Amino acid sequence: MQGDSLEVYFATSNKHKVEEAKKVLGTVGITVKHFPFVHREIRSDSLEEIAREAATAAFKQCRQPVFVEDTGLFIDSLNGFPGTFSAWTLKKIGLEGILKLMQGVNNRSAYFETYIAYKRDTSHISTFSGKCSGQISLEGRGSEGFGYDPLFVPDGHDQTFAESITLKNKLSHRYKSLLEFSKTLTSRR
Ligand code: ITT
Repeated sequence: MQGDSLEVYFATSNKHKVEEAKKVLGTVGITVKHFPFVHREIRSDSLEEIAREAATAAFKQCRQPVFVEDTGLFIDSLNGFPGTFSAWTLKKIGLEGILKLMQGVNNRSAYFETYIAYKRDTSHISTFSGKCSGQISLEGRGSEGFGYDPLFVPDGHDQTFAESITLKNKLSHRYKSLLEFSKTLTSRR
């Protein structure tokens, strides 16, 4: 970050995440710069622990204030699966696999959670989280967004995130975690 203009690197392999972060942080005057980062995450039940480790690794490469984030989809009737294994699960069984696991299941409650880990310098790291509750739809709907978005209907709405990225960017787990993060960044202006 330099002078009055706030800039921060986002280390991720996922360009959709970058687009969402640019939209949210852009509205409060923070410029997000993509730091392409492919990292083998640690295995843990804790998104926060995974994000902290990844931020430390990213900072070693980037050498600038940088954040990473780890997100999971937690489905109540599956005891929180896929949770911190969301990326692996999507690769292995896809959305169709999730729908199969949910066949005949009435309780379709689920939530997305994001943990951002921000490493400002060698001695400082902080985390910010955001959660969004909703329901797993009966079939995939929509073509916007990415990942599990076609299956997720946020509470109080009828459309999936993939049917309305505008809706997603207003109330998602990522939006909420970025908002918290932005308060810290702007307070240091
Ligand atoms: P990086 O770790 O490089 O940032 P990633 O895509 O691997 O990118 P995560 O581990 O955080 O990111 O994501 C876990 C899985 O959850 C992965 O399959 C994503 O596609 C999916 N995912 C993350 N955020 C999502 C969102 O907002 N909506 C739908 N699916 C999401």
